[in-house]
Amino acid sequence: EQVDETYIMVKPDGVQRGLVGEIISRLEKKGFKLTALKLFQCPKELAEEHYKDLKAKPFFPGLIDYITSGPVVCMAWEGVGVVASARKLIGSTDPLKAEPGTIRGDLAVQTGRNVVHGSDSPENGKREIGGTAYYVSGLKKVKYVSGHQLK
Ligand code: YYY
Ligand code: MG
Repeated sequence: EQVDETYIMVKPDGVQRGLVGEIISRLEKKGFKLTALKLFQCPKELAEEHYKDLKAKPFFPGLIDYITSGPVVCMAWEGVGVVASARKLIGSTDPLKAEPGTIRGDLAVQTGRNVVHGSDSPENGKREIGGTAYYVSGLKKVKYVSGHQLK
C-alpha cells in the first residue's frame, strides 16, 4: 500500500492553549509516524504562500494575522492513507460542525481558531513539507523505523 505524507501544523492558539501534546498523541495512537517537527514563528510570507489558494477570500487577512500571531508547531507525518485519515482525526473546518471525537470537535469552537492544519491532498502534503516550509522553517525529515512499521 501507498505510504503518503502530510503536513500537520498546530496553530498559535493550539500552542498557546497547551494542546501540542494532545494533538501529537492522537496521531501517534492512530499509528502514524512522526518524521519531522519544529516549533517556529511563521513569517508573513510563508503564511501567505501556505494559504495562497485562499488569497481572494474575505477572511484571508485575518487568517494570516492569526497564523503569524505566535509560534506554530509544524510536523511531517507519514503512513498509509495518512492525508485523508489525519483530516478525519482533525474534523471539519468549522469546529461547531466537527464531530465529537475529532480534534476540532473536542477542542475548539471557532473556525478562525481551529487549532490545527492538515494537508488536503498528498500533492499538497509534499508541497507543504518539501517546499517553502522546508527552506523557511528548516523543517527536516528524519529517517527511522517506528514501532508501528516494525516488520
Ligand atoms: O483545510 P481546512 O483548515 O479545514 O480549511 P480551509 O478551507 O483550507 O481553510 C483554511 C483555514 O482558513 C481554516 O482552517 C480556517 C480559515 N477559515 C476561516 O477563517 N474562515 C472561513 N470561512 C474558512 C476558513
Ligand atoms: Mg485546507
